[in-house]
Amino acid sequence: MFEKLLIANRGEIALRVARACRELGIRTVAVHSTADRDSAVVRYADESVCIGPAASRHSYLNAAAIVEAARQTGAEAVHPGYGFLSEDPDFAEICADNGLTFVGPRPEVMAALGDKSRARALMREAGLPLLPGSVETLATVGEARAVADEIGYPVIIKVAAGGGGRGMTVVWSPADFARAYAHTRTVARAVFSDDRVYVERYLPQARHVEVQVLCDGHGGGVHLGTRDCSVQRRHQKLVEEGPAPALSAATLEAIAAAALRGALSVGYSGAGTVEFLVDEAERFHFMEINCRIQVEHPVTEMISGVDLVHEQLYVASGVPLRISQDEVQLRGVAIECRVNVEDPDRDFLPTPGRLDRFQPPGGPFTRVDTHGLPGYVVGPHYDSLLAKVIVWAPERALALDRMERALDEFDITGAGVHTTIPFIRRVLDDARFRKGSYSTDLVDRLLRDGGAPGTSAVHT
Ligand code: MV4
Repeated sequence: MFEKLLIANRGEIALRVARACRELGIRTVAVHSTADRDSAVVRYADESVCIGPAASRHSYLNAAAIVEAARQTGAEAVHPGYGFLSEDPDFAEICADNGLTFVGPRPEVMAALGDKSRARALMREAGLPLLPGSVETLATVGEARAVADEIGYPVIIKVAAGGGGRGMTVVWSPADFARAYAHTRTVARAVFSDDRVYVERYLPQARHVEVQVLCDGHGGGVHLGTRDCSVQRRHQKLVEEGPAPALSAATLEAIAAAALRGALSVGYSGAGTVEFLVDEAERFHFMEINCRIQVEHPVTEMISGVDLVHEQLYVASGVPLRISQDEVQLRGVAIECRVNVEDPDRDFLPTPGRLDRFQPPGGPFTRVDTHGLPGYVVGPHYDSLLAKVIVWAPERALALDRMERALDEFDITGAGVHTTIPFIRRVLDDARFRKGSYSTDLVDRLLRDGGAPGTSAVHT
């Protein structure tokens, strides 16, 4: 195992990784921007290095500064967390070139899967079901339009270099196709410097189901079950749960098995997530693979008893997987709610400020992953995730009641500071959510229906 590891991230995930390292006897180096000097992980870690100013571009995205901090402190490995450089194959390669172990899949695998069109082709070869659409990228509007006409509308145009919902355009009728195609390529060129796109059939009411996999790069791999992540607003997840509800055991098993087969087929190593869309008939379709630990990983930890960050670290240090599929036993239901410092009544506008009071919930089967503290100042520079509340229960109904109880206990108060908790309460209250039969249209439906008392409404 490593003796010293650098955490190339901030916020709750940096603290999560530091705690895993402490448990495994690994010394930690926190890197931070000037804005994060007094952060929880900087205090928690054994050492810290300031790598630049508040703007991420110059700090958490500054590969050269991070590698230099590792050299200075003698760290042997780098954990990238999620976001920032976590899925950047160039960063993984720079780490390797400097004798650092990057905690994640090999750079070639990350590059292949990061190209969402290539991932589609690779997963088709592995026998995974895809949505109808193109497997090659589409160089001309004529070619793209022919695919759309063939598969039928609505279709979605996706950017090969995108993913996670960035760079997607839904097209409802042939008359709108040419303009949507041109627009998507223009945005792709500007945002990703890569204007390749592909086309898929669009499912407006599917469930977003993902599978946690863990592979050791020596041919060993397990899946740790499913999570439903259909509750999203502008591709920011608000609530996640596992296992995915209201699907048959046979469907869940088939999705999980397909995910693991796909990951193993490309020589995946580390923790990864394979995303699917599941339609009303419980048919599932591969969408993309995420090459990182995800925000919602605690859901899987609670139902599997496996510490995913520990396992990432073991696998990265070259230890073969320590669990077999038979030993993975999923029990009960876990739910995660993301507490963002945003105002749901103002189109989820971030509301940075000082937390005069910050008192997280406690109690049975209740986990809170946060970097928040009383007096902490939420700045304007980074994403607004402040805390994740995760609860477990043997049955889904009790997990939902337990989550409502936990959210009631959460006291976050500060001048001008709002959180997503009131909106999340409306999700938990929704009849279809309660039944587990919700889909990706749930958040838009709630926003259209307008506010329950205390929430304002309707943004079109
Ligand atoms: C889709 C889709 C429907 N049809 N692709 C969103 C995140 C990214 N990984 C893929 N996503 C989607 N891709 C096809 N062909 C639905 C989503 C989607 C979604 C769309 C609108 C509103 C909320 C959503 C939540 C999850 C997934």
